[in-house]
Amino acid sequence: MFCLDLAQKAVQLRTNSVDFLRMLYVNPWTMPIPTPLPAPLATLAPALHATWRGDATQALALLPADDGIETQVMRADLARSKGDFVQAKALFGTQAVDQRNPLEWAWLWLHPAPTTTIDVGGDLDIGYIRGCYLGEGDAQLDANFRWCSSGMQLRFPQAANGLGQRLQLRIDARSWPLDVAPRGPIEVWLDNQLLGTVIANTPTLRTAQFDLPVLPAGNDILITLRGPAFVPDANDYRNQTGSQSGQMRRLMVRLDWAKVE
Ligand SMILES: [Ca+2]
Repeated sequence: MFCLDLAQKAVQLRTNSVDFLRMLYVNPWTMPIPTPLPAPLATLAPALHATWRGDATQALALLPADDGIETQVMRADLARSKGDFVQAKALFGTQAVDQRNPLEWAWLWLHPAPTTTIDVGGDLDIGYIRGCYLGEGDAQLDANFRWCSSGMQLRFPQAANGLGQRLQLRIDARSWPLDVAPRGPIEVWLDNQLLGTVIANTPTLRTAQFDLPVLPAGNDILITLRGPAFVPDANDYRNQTGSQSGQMRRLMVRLDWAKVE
């Protein structure tokens, strides 16, 4: 079923990419990135339940003794929740995790610790974002980014403080092809409320800012970006490896970080 769905989307993309992109645009819940295989819930469910109760010690004790990616991602999340960012980065940043890019799995199953800052592409973003591709470093800028698709989401657990807050997005849109004109701006949504728009392709890195409405203290903040995307050239397609091989990337925006202040 999973493969059939993917194959059908691939055919659609080839025959009429404009219509396919429009379909993704009007239905933000159609994630353009293939979802992961089902979680191995038989072995992970007890530990997951413990994390949802906030019992990290119990969760660690209940984690299965296997080297599955999901187990590793859970272990990394528990380290991050404890504030052990060195261990969390070491576990999130392995090649095995990269090969799977388990953002969607982490989004669905993890309840990551409260945060107001997400360093996109910095390994510790797993669980806070969805709809983005593998991280990329930029040595010149000493920064890391992820390309994200239309419908990508960011969540800031318990970030609302009951006062006027602002969302900031650090955007690198320099890599849009010169011969492709974006079909409109990128829309930034809080739940189902449009906060504003940003232009998709600009020549420099920039920080976009959006005022947030006053939200009850302790609420989660869920942000969705929707907008134009392009399909990169065949080299990009050939460069995908592991479980991401054969993936047609639909790129909208390259993000560096996101903050709520
Ligand atoms: Ca970054």
